[in-house]
Amino acid sequence: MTATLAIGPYGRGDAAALERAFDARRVPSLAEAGALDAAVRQDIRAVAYRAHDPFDADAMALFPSLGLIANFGVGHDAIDVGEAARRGIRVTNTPDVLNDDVADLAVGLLIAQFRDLIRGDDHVRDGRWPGGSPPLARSLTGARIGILGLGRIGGEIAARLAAFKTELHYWSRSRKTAPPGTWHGTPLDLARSVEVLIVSIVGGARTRGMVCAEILDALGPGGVLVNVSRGSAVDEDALICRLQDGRLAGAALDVFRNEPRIDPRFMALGTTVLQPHMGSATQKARSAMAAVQRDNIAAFLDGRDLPTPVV
Ligand code: 8YV
Repeated sequence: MTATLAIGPYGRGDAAALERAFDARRVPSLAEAGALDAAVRQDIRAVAYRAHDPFDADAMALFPSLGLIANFGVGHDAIDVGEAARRGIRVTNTPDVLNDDVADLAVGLLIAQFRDLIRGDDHVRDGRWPGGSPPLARSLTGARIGILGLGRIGGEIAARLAAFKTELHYWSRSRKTAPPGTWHGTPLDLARSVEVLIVSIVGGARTRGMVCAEILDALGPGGVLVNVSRGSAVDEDALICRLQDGRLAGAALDVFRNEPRIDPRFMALGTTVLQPHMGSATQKARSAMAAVQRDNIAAFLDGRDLPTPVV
């Protein structure tokens, strides 16, 4: 009898580790989990979840004995945590071990946008250099940067940007005791005070569309948006329109509303740097995340305290 089901595109190493540790069964997606025999689903007590499809009441109902959803990732917005709590299902995530790598990517994206690194690379490869250099770019030093959400990842982004001699501002629900910069009481106040807005808030219903048209307008024609959080936090239609007509200077985005099939209008924008959700995509972070996920499953199956519980 297999008590653990791994759902999602696990790499060979992580899949083997789940099989070794828990004799886990594996399916590529929730849809395929639904197609398993009822007797197999009946025995599943823990799910190792590595996907972004909604794990909602219907999905939970597929597994009558389910006691744990161990998410692969810090963001657990795909899982209906309230519904899980009602059903007595615990949820865990993989915090902290990815903070540094996500923060590095945020800063890398910002530099790539400011210094036009992608177009510079194209310029060299296309053989255009002998004909002249690309246009001058924008200096990061001294830039006024706002961090929307100063949690664990936001704090790491701030620490890195301090070394770039930027002027830091932030919004978070509570004012920090040792802030890296100026606190603003609302996201709109923050956007009015900066030229770059870096989104590092949690995803989910609470932050859906938080970066709205009004906030993008407050950033203005010189403004740049960086998002390493969730696509759902940004009004993408408002963003695309403003990038198309120059009401916003640019964007550097690792996350999108309909990943991986993103809005095709993004492809035609020359002032954006786009990444396929790579924040935590380093060998170090991903293997640490997988280990935290397994630790949670092991603790649950052994009846011990969960190392990183959400509920
Ligand atoms: C993903 C992430 O989980 O941690 C998060 O919240 O978004 C990522 O690390 C990753 O895409 C694996 O699915």
